[in-house]
Formats: sequence, C-alpha cells, structure tokens
Amino acid sequence: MKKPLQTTNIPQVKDIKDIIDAVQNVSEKFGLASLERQLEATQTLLSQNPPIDVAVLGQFKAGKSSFLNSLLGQNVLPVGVIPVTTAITRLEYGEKERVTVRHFDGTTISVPLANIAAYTSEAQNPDNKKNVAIVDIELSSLKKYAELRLVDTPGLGSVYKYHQSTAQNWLPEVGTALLAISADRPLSEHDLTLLSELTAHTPNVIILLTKADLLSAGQQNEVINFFRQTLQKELHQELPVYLYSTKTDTARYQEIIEREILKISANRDFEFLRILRHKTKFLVKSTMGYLNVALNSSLQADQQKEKLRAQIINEKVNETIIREELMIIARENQQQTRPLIQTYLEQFAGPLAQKARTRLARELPGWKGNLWKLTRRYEDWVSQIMSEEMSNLSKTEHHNFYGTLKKAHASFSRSIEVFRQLLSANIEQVLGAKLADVEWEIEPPQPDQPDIAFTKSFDIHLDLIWFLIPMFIFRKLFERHFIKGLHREVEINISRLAYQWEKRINYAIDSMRNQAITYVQKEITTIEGLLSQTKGKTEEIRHLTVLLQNLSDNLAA
Ligand SMILES: Nc1nc2c(ncn2[C@@H]2O[C@H](COP(=O)(O)OP(=O)(O)O)[C@@H](O)[C@H]2O)c(=O)[nH]1
Ligand SMILES: [Mg+2]
Repeated sequence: MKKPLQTTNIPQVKDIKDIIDAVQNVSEKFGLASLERQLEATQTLLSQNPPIDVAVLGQFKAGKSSFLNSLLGQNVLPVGVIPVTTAITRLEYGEKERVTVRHFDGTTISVPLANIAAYTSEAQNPDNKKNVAIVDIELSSLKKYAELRLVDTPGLGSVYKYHQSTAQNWLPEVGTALLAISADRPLSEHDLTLLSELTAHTPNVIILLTKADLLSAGQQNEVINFFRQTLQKELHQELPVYLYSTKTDTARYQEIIEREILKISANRDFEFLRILRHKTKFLVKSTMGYLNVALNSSLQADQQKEKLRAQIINEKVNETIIREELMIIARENQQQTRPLIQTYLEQFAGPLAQKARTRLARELPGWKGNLWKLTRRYEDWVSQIMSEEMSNLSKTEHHNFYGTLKKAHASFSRSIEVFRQLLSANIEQVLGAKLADVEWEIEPPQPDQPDIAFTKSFDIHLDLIWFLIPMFIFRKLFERHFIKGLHREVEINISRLAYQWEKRINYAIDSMRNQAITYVQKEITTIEGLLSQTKGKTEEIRHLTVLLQNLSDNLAA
C-alpha cells in the first residue's frame, strides 16, 4: 500500500479534504444515510491512497472472469456456464503469490491460490455462506500493473440477488470501470442503467465487447457502431469500445486493451487525483440535491409558521386594538370621576356650613381686637376648621369616591378576559394545544389621603382700611359677614377635595390600564417566541449550500 497522499503539499488534495469534511458535516446534520457509502469510500481513498481499482463489471456470464484470466495468462479465477463469481476478487502485484480472504467481520485467512474457488465460486461457497467480503490475490506476474488492482465482480442481473448487491455496493470504490458486454447480446436496459450509475463514480469507463468470436468481422463492426450510436443517444456520451475474445485473435485484442490499462498505470497519481476529484464532485452534487430538498421543506415550514402566527395573532387578538379598547375604558371612566365625587360631596355642604356657623357664632363674641386682628383670627379659625372637616370627610367618605375606579377595573378585567379567551381559542384551533388557565388580576391601587390646604378666600381687602373703621359701630356687621362667608368656604373646600380625589383615582385607573397593556404584550410576545423557536433551518441550509458551492468551485476541472 502506498504512503498517504501528502494533504498539505498538494493543494488539490487539501481542497478535496475540505469538501469531504463539509459533506460529512452536512451528512451528519441532516442524517443523509444514503451518502454514507460514497462518503466513506472517498474518505478511504483519500486517507489510504490505495492502488487504482480497475474493475470488470457487467452482467453475469458476460465473460468477466474469463477476460481477467486471459489478461493474466493464467487461469486464476473460476469461470463457468452458470453464474460463478460470488465475491469481489482483487488481483494485484506482489513479490510472492499470496491469497488473503477477508471476511465481513474483519477476520482474514491466507489460502493457496489453487483453493480460491472455495471462497469465490457459487458452487463451493453457495449464497456466500462463508461471509467473504473480498479476496485479495497477489501475483508476481502483475508487476507491469504495479500501481493498479484488477477487480473481478459478481455479475449483475444474476439469479442470485446478492451477486447484484455485492457488485452494486462496491461501485463507490471503483477507479476505472471496464464494462463487459457479451457481443452477441446487444446493450440491455441493465447495462444502460449500470453505465449511467458508473459515470457517477468514475470518469473512466471503457466498454468491453466480449466473445467477439461469436460474430463475423462484419457483424463485429455492426455491433460496435450500434453501441456508439446508442451510447450517444441514451447517455449523450462517447465511450471507448473494445472487442475481446478468449477464443480467437486473443493476442491482438489483448494488446489493445492492455495498452489502455497500462496508460492508467503509467500516470497513476494523475489518474488517482482525477478519479478522486470526480467522486468528490459527485458527492457535492448529491449533497446539494439533498440540501435543496431540505431547503424546500424548511421554506415550507417557515411559511407554515408564518401562517400559524397570522392565524393566532389575528385581527381580534391584536395589541393595537386592545390598547385602543383599554384607552376608551379609561377615558370614559376618568371623565366621570370628578362629577361623581362632586355630586356625592355636595350633600355635606349645607350641614357642614351650618355646623361651622353655629360654632363661629358661639366663639366670635370672645374674640378681641380691631378689624385687622379679627380678620386674621377668622382666617386662622376657618383654615383649621376646614382642615379638620375635609380630613374627616375624606376619611369617612372616601370609599364612596371609588365608583369609576371599580367600574374601570371591571371593564379592564372583562377586556383582558375576552382577549385571553380569543387567544386561547385560536391556539387550540391552530395548534391543537390548550393554554393553561392563568387568572389575570389587576391590582386596584389605593389612592392616598389628600392633603387639605386652605386657600385664602376672604375677598374683601381690608388690610388697608382697617384703621378707618370704628369697631364699636361695625362689629356686628362684620360678624354677620364672617358667618355668611362660611357657606362659600365650605363649597370651595369641597370642590378642592373632589379635585384632589379625582386626580388620585384617575391616576389609579391609568396605572390599571398600563398593567393590562403589559399583560397583553407579554402574552403576545410569549406566543410569538414559542412559534419562532421552532423556525426552519432555512438560513443554515442556505449557508451550507453556499459553502459547498464555493469549495467545489475551487476544485479545478
Ligand atoms: N465463445 C466465447 N465464450 C466465452 C468467452 N469468454 C467467456 N466465455 C464463456 O462465457 C461463460 C461465462 O464466463 P465467465 O468468465 O464465468 O463469465 P462471468 O460470469 O462474467 O465471470 C463461460 O462459459 C465461458 O467459457 C469468449 O471470449 N468467447
Ligand atoms: Mg465471473
């Protein structure tokens, strides 16, 4: 066996290795089992750099074994009128005659040359009961073909089906193919199929028309022409066609075919690389074919997913629409907040004013000083009383201010519930999966108690004229004025209280609306996330296709 090809020194070999690695990668990723055999055979060629296998293929009884015996000038291989050859038999140069029988389980035995029929013939090894994978025969007479191995194969189309599969399985190994066709049996369908298959595995196919002695010279020419025309018509190929006979004119035929085989031997490394390149290109072509299938199905899967998404997140389950709906609920309720509180509080205005008047009427006579002092005292008093009263009102009545907050909460909850039901139904219909029931709770925020701040509401500006007014005359007048003014103070403060609560309640409504929107967004994002996780491999496949294409473009023709 030769030394491995120096992968680093020969650029072509390095390129081929890169491609094979890429194909291997794709093959593993996509489970391309049907590429395995070819891939493995090519990898073996690359790593072991074995002699070129010149294989004789063709239908059973075509005269394959007879041809090889004739070429060797030695009856090494069993021949017969019934299907004979059972196992792949390789003949190569060796200093000493030696036969190694290799079994499928990896074990090998050495046998004398005279005994090989015990392993390679149907008669002595029926159904390949002996589990022979390959028989290697080394002969010193093969020195002139030192760089080659001549390979005998079981026939195709034999009644023994495993003959066919043995030959077929071995095809990825083939270096140069000699297709043996009996000259008296013009090209069959089998042969054409085999030919087109062979061109996938090797750039070198030679047609050998055996048993030429069965035809006259004229018939021979006729058959050769028929072959050339048919190959052109059926396979669009021109292949070399040679005659052979083991019976008559053998030396003449032999000389020509021997010259062809020796040419391969003489240019062994060049031919080897050519064959390797051919196999590699074919591997790439097959891989691309598979990738294309994968790409199409992945594209379909992506489209399918896009369709699913559109069916689930449809016009009803749609963030924009729900946002609008929530906005309307918020606005309608918020507009009602102030009037509701205001109306409710108005009932307290009269009694409160009355209460204040009574108190003031009781306390006023005790107040001393001029009008300025009286007025300051009054303002302080009103401020304190209003603070107390408003704070009380807020404490005892605030639960009556929440009408719009409660209504908004109920409406938001209903909206969200409907959204979730629609989403759930869509998912169930499209994916056949049920969403887990998750209760959606909006937290209604508790508005704080508002601060009570008294606004100066005494509209008569007395500061500048107080010293002009004689109190002993007007005291009663001002007392009446103070008492009368109390009603307005109460009304202003109630309005203020209503406004302060409105602000707090409407803020709480907004905060619930935001909670609702966040919930909808999260729900939609989750579903979209689930759908996109199983995205097709489209991008990856495209990437691999480009990579393989680039690599194989590097490979010179
Ligand atoms: N007339 C004639 N018969 C041949 C020739 N070569 C082989 N045969 C016969 O064809 C039959 C099959 O030969 P074999 O080598 O076993 O065919 P294989 O099955 O293709 O290996 C045998 O009976 C041979 O004698 C030939 O050149 N001329
Ligand atoms: Mg045979």
